[in-house]
Amino acid sequence: IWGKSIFYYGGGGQGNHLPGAYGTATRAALGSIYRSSALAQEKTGEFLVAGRMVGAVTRSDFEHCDVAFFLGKNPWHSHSIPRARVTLREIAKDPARTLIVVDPRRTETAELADIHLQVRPGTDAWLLRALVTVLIQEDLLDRAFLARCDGLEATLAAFATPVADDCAVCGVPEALVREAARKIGGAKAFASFEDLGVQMNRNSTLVSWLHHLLWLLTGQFGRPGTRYTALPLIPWIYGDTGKKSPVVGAPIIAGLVPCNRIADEILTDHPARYRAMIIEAANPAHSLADSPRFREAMAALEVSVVIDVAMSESARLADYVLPASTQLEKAEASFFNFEFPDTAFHLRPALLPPPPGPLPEAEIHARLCEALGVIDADLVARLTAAARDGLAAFGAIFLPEVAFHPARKGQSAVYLYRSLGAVLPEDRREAAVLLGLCLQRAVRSPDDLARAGFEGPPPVAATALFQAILESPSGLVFSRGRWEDVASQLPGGRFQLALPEMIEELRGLTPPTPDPAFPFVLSAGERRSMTANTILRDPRWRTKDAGGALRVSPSDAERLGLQTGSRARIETAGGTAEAIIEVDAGMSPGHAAIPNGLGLTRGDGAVGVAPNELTRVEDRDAYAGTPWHKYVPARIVAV
Ligand SMILES: Nc1nc2c(c(=O)[nH]1)N[C@H]1C(S)=C(S)[C@@H](COP(=O)(O)OP(=O)(O)OC[C@H]3O[C@@H](n4cnc5c(=O)[nH]c(N)nc54)[C@H](O)[C@@H]3O)O[C@H]1N2
Ligand SMILES: Nc1nc2c(c(=O)[nH]1)N[C@H]1C(S)=C(S)[C@@H](COP(=O)(O)OP(=O)(O)OC[C@H]3O[C@@H](n4cnc5c(=O)[nH]c(N)nc54)[C@H](O)[C@@H]3O)O[C@H]1N2
Ligand SMILES: [Mo]
Repeated sequence: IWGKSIFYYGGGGQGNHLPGAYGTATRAALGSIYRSSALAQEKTGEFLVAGRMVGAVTRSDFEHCDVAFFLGKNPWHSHSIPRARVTLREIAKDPARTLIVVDPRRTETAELADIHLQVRPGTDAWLLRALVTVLIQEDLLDRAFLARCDGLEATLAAFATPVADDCAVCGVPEALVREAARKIGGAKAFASFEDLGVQMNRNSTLVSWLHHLLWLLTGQFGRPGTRYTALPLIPWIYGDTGKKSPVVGAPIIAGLVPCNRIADEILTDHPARYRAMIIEAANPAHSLADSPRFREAMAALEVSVVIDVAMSESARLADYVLPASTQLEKAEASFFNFEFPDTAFHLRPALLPPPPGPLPEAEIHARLCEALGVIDADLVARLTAAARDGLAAFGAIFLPEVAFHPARKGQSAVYLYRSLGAVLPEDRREAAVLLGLCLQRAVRSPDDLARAGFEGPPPVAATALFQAILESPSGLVFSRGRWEDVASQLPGGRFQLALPEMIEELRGLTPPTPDPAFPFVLSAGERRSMTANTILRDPRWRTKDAGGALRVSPSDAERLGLQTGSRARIETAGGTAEAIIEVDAGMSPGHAAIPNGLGLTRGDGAVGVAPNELTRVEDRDAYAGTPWHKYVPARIVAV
């Protein structure tokens, strides 16, 4: 019963997702059920919409599209698609292909674009409504595809606002909007990606719905160059679970409590409040909205544990810090395997021995579970002996006595690591958990594994795949999908266009009214060439944009008497910070931006601004609770 009050945050950062797999064992041992991660401040609105409209989260094949559309996304720096810069350049230089970028800043990606829709910050809903309206008005819909969709009439009826009115709100010339809509409507293969510029902004769930309509109304699904459901090693959990957080009743989407509600779930005398927290491979004291409030929440906990490689902002506030070995000192992997039709997995073996003290997360969770008394040492010994005889002998004990054993299956990861891990090469021990994940993958969708060469009944295919992963230090293709199967793999078979709440929100859209006290819109946390969330802790590693500048447009700089290198103060309803100015010709007037991941605590003083000293928990989406980090009303004053 106490387990419900132990909250788990994180479980994997950039390219290190194995801690999440091992953390499940400790959570199960403790009975901890509530959790969250950064996904609940970026992707949960998209997951909600995707779950209801498609039944799955989809991705796009940019390498083979003829029209590419980036919505609040700057892949030149942030990547997230295969061979990002090469792919962008290829699309840009091919006259038969069109690159469309929606961003208030003329980003490095927008520089390459054929059409840059330089939207006014926070008004993407109006721009997307205009794009969809043009598609409808000019009959650019794919009627054959729409036969597979429900709710078409109700959806079409919701788009009655004059295109010119929406263009006036979003600040993009109507002719350019129409040109973009015609490109999308006429595309042979349309690929699109929405990201933080809209997902951390006003109306974000509505924008995700409108974005889905853009490709569903035009039938851009299930063909090369269009959208697909990826076949990663571990499945995405996406939709609304219907469950609510225990104190404030926030929706739990994809199993995650909205990040902006976590402090509210702690700072209360409600009996169901979270009283303890385990934070692993994440730094919420820096990355969650309203850092002062999160610090207060951590102080109110009865106990907090941080598992990290660095003495992060969160670790400094914790009662216990369990130091983890770094990604060079243990085997690691990413579960973001989203390419299609061929999908790759890469187990990176350890390159260096860890210094004394820090341990891999696998070892940390094994010791936690052992100390909690949930690991049967005799069984571990029997499993280890069997593992020495090979994977078949191992499986004969592991499957009945752990994987399918109601009281032990929660600790599968630890049993695997303690037994199988002990007989694996030392630089690959942490890979042990993958055997269980390969098995689940083989049960879930065997055909694409078979096409990649891993055939046979699930235990056979999974064992072969596990062996191949261990023996491929540069990664391997583990799954080979087929475009003709994409549609049939959808759980519901049909697409739902009309989401009633979204239609209602669309009808009631009212433009944001600027607050004269805060005339700027601050984008609090931009990806730049030398940022990597809070992983780059030493400022000497950042050879570009060393100070983490506050970017403003030339006209605003002139008006405020600022130049590149000037000092300025940013003031928001949430806080105040000082920054160095960079005058950036790509910025729109009235828009300002600071990078993400700066302002870290250091002995020799922080460099740059910690973005969440300036944000507030109440600035969030009405459905998914995702924050408006890209829409922070601000004032900028020369210092
Ligand atoms: N170099 C680098 N790469 C990274 C990361 C990193 O830290 N550094 N982090 C990774 C992570 S965790 C993530 S989630 C991704 C995120 O990747 P992105 O979403 O590409 O990252 P951002 O730069 O935060 O935001 C994208 C764009 O949104 C624009 N934007 C701001 N306001 C608005 C608006 O009102 N409307 C629109 N349409 N756009 C707007 C910004 O100008 C910016 O160009 O990047 C990943 N890749
Ligand atoms: N204002 C604002 N806030 C934001 C954003 C924004 O744009 N603006 N972006 C949001 C987004 S998209 C994201 S993804 C989050 C990111 O924020 P978080 O998810 O909190 O994580 P990171 O900053 O990536 O830090 C990861 C932590 O993992 C540690 N670490 C690195 N390797 C290992 C390892 O092998 N094992 C362990 N145990 N620890 C390791 C690092 O030292 C670091 O402390 O921030 C979010 N917060
Ligand atoms: Mo992220």
